[in-house]
Amino acid sequence: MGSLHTAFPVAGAAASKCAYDSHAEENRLNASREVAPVSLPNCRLIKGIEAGSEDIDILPNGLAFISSGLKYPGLKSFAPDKPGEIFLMDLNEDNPRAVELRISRGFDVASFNPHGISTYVGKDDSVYLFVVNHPHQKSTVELFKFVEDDNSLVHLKTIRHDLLTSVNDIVAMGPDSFYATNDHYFSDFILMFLEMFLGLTWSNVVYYSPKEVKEVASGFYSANGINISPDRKYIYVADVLDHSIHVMEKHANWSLTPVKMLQLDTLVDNLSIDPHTGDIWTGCHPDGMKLFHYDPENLPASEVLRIQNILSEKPVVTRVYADNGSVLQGSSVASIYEGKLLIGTVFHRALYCDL
Ligand SMILES: *[C@@H]1O[C@H](CO)[C@@H](O)[C@H](O)[C@H]1NC(C)=O
Ligand SMILES: CC(=O)N[C@H]1CO[C@H](CO)[C@@H](O)[C@@H]1O
Repeated sequence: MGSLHTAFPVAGAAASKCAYDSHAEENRLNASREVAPVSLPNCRLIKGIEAGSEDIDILPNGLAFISSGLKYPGLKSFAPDKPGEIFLMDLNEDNPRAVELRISRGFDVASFNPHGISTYVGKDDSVYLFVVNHPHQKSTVELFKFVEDDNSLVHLKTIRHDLLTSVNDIVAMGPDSFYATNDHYFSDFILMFLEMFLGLTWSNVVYYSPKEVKEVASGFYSANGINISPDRKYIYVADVLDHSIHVMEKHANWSLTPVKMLQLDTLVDNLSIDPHTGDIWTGCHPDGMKLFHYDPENLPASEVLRIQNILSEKPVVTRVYADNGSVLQGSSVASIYEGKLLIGTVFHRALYCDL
């Protein structure tokens, strides 16, 4: 891939389209393309979520966790002074509402700036929530225990490590271990921008456990969403600037080896997996420029893709939803539960659809 071209959409010189297309180069230079709408009949915006729904994770029992309120250099925020929040939705209800989870005392809520999240259900059915946090523009991973009885999160610990430089997303492997993507090598904003502009492939994936921390994959332009196949054999990593999804095999010592890459010609963001079918669902940005240079007259669009049979020779890529921003701006994640679809955004609202 031409590294400068792939860096351009975000640096502001070109736009890309959010659909499977073999004419990648052509589309990357296609500066202002209309997003052909794909509508779904039964959707509604979720009340109470107005400032982002960056990442979503749904438990097998239908409880959905939603992180909201990310503040990130270069990105729009509709609530710049408000700390971030975690919402809970019970997707088994007919008309589910988003409820803000209370965070236990002792945790610095004022600087809470949640990014990627991941859940882990322990042997005794305890639910652990891992949250990537950017307090004061640093990167930490916060570990919480979810207490369903009183809709609260009890803070267990803050994880910091030299290898966790610019964490974007995580996928939990155990009650205190995970894989994390670093979307940049540098954490300083100016260096980060330069890195993106030069198209350096220094972004990586790190395995963390209290006993061992190591880099397990590298060479990404900007590793973003990460998730695991239902059989827990493969790890999927979205490279947002390379417009691709990487499939990696997970080994007993937690190392990862590349299996294949699916080129999508889109800014693929967070990945979510249907636990029954193994399909990958992703929120993506048809136009990176509009996302990074917010203009109320020219809104960032939303698009949701479903990828079936990614390990086969011919994965099937379907545009399930697309909107020019009039309903939903900057979709970053799409999560599925029993025929219900939740679509989250970087800094806008969240959409709930009955498929
Ligand atoms: C966006 O799409 C809606 C409905 O699909 C349409 O009514 C509207 O004119 C479009 N807006 C722009 C700016 O293209
Ligand atoms: C968890 C995760 O991968 N978050 C990404 C979701 O999408 C936004 C929008 O681009 C990214 O900034 C996040 O890093």
